[in-house]
Amino acid sequence: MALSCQLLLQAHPAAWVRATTHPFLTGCQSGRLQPAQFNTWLVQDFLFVKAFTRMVGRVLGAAPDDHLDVLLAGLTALKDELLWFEAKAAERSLPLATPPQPTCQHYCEFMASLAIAPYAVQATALWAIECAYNQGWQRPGPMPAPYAEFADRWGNPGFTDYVRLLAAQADATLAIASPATQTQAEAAFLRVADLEAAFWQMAFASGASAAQGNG
Ligand code: HMH
Repeated sequence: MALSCQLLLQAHPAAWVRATTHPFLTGCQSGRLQPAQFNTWLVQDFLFVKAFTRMVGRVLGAAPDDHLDVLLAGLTALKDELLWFEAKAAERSLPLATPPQPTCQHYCEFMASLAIAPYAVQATALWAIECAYNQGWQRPGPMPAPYAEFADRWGNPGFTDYVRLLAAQADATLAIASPATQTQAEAAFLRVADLEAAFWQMAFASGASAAQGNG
């Protein structure tokens, strides 16, 4: 049977739970997250999204004709998202010219490495990256201000539909992929899951130590 996005989620439930649940997210929901923790995430995720935008550009370059429309919509949303990150950072007076932390750097290097992977692997990784945020930001339930706006960006029904379209496109290519490519796609999915868990932990841990001085 061909690999599919649904099968990947079913085969690796523990890895996916680690990718999409974290005290960072429940801390947003409960209001217990320290601003320093959130601000670390905001700046590092801006750096992530710039690298991710370039990755989506490369996926578009490798995509078959009938996948272009969905990917162009994704890039259009990312154009808005990059400006939105800049506005959110400005509201908080956060410097965006900050170096990436090692975890962010590793994630960006992984996305760059996908350039030489088969399209089915790239499409699977793209779906996994978007699905992680779509599910992760929704799981804790409705969030209070100022986090509701962030949760809604990745949890809104339109974004959920986009993630479904990405899954359909990944599934279509996985269905005709060689066994070796399917194995590579599964490894990419697991790498995304690990990097997602590490990214939450990075923000949670570094912001927490910065906040310790406040008592
Ligand atoms: C770490 N993963 C991370 N940041 C994001 N903005 C996304 C995924 C988007 O889905």
